[in-house]
Amino acid sequence: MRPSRFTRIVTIERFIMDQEHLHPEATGELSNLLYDIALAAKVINSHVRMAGLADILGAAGPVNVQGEIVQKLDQFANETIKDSLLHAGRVAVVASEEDPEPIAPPADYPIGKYVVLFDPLDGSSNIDVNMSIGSIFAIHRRVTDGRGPGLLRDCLQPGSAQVAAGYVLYGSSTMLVYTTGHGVHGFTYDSTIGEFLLSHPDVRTPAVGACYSVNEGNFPHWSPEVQTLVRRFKGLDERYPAKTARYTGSLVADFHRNLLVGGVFCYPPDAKSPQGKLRLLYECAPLAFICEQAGGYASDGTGPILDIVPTALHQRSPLFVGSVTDVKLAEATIAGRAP
Ligand code: P6P
Repeated sequence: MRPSRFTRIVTIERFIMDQEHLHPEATGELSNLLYDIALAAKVINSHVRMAGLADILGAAGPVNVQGEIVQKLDQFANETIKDSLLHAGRVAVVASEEDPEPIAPPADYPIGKYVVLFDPLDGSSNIDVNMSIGSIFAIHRRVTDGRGPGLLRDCLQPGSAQVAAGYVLYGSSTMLVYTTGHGVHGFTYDSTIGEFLLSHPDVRTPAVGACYSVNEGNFPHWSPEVQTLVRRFKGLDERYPAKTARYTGSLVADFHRNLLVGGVFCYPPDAKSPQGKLRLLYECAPLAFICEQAGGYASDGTGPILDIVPTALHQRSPLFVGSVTDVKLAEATIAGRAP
C-alpha cells in the first residue's frame, strides 16, 4: 500500500518529541523550550514577510503597526522571543544582542534551568533591500545553584557547554535549523499549515568548500596573514584551487549556504575591529556548535570557538567557520605554518 502523503510529513514538534524519546532521562523541558522558540520564529516570520508591504500600506498614511514592523523589526523580534521565553518556566535567564544586561523571568513567574542567548534579528539592515536575515540562539543549562533568577555567570559559558543551538533563516523560504548535539536538522516553514516541516534531516557539511565568504572591502585592514589566506581562496596561489566568492552581508544566509554546499565564512579581525565584528555568545558559538555537529569546524583563527571562555556578555570574536579543511587552512596560514 502506498504510504499516505502524511506519513512523509514530519513537523518540528513531532521531530523534537521523537528525539526526546531517544533519551529516557529527558524531562521534556528542553523540548518545550524548543517549541517556544519555534513559535517565536513563526510570529517573527509573519512580520518579516510583511515588512516589504509597509511602504505600500503606509501610502495611506503611516499605520503604527506597519511602522513598528519596518522601523523596529529587530526590536519586535527581540520582544517576541523574550515574551515567548520568560513566562513559560523553562529559563533562569536570557540575554539578547538588543539588551545590555541579562533578563530573568518576571517576579511571580516560574524559573527554569535553561539559559537562552540570542540575536533576535541579525542583519536587520538588510530588511530594506529585501535581503535574507536571520535569528540565532544558543541554549545552556544554568550553572549557578539555588532556585532564584539566573545570573550573568550563567550566560558566560564556553560554547562547548551548549546543550542546543539553532538559527532561523528568513530567506526565499523560512527555515529553522538546530542541533541538540545529535546531528543538525533543518525544517522549512509551510505557511499554509503554519508548521515547520522536516526538510533537511541530519545535515552534513562537505570537508572542502566550493566558496569563501568574506567582506573583501576590508582587505587593506587585514593582517598580512589573512591577506595571504584570502589570496589562496581566490586561487592566486597555484598550490590552492580557487573558490567561488559568495558574500551577502547577512551572517545566517552566508553560513547556511556554506553549511549545505560547503564553504568557509570569515570575519577576520581588522584594524577597525581588532576582535572582529561578530559576537561570541549568540552568533559565533551557536553557529560553531551547529557547524561542528555537521562535520565542520569553527575557529577564531588560532583555536576552536567552542573552547573560548567568555568574560563579557557582548564580547566579539574573529570567526572562520565552515568546511573543516578550509578552516584548518585558515588557522595554519594565520599561524604561518601552511607552506
Ligand atoms: P560587514 C550584519 O550586520 C552582520 O552582523 C552579519 O549578519 C554579517 O555577516 C556582517 O554583519 C556583515 O558585516 O562589515 O561585512 O558589512
